[in-house]
Amino acid sequence: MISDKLNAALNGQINAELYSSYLYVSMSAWFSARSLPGFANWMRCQAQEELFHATKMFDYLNERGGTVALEAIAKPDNTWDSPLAVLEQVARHEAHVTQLINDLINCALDERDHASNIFLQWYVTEQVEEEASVGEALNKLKMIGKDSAGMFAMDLEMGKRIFTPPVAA
Ligand code: OFO
Repeated sequence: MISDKLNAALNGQINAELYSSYLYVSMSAWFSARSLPGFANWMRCQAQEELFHATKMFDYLNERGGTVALEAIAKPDNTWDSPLAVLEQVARHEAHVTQLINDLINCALDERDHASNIFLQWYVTEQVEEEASVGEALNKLKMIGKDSAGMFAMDLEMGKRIFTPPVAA
């Protein structure tokens, strides 16, 4: 059985993951409207990944006999000045989510819930990947600057991303 405090914290994180998905869908729409289908695809995959993060936690909470209580999802931004501004927000957002995961693990440890600590380690690893992947995209975008040929090539590359749910989730 999971403690009330950790149950509430996990529900908070499910909401944060769903918000992340919502934010990335909004970013995908922004890129689609600017004829950058590759970037739009990358954001759509990112959104699917976040939905996976949310449902994985949802399933875990149920499995532990907790109570899933969904809250309203905040309205995501939908205006940015440039592709660089979008990716900078993704980088800031992922750093914030990493902090949320760390706080959640601290809560699990405070509650002496070792199963939850083990479960949450998956998210720690996932955040390392997430921050690295957006960091790489951000660096490339900075190198490209205002070069339209470079932008075209990067859009093609971003279009190759596919979302594959982890097998042993
Ligand atoms: Fe769920 O990792 Fe991004 O936010």
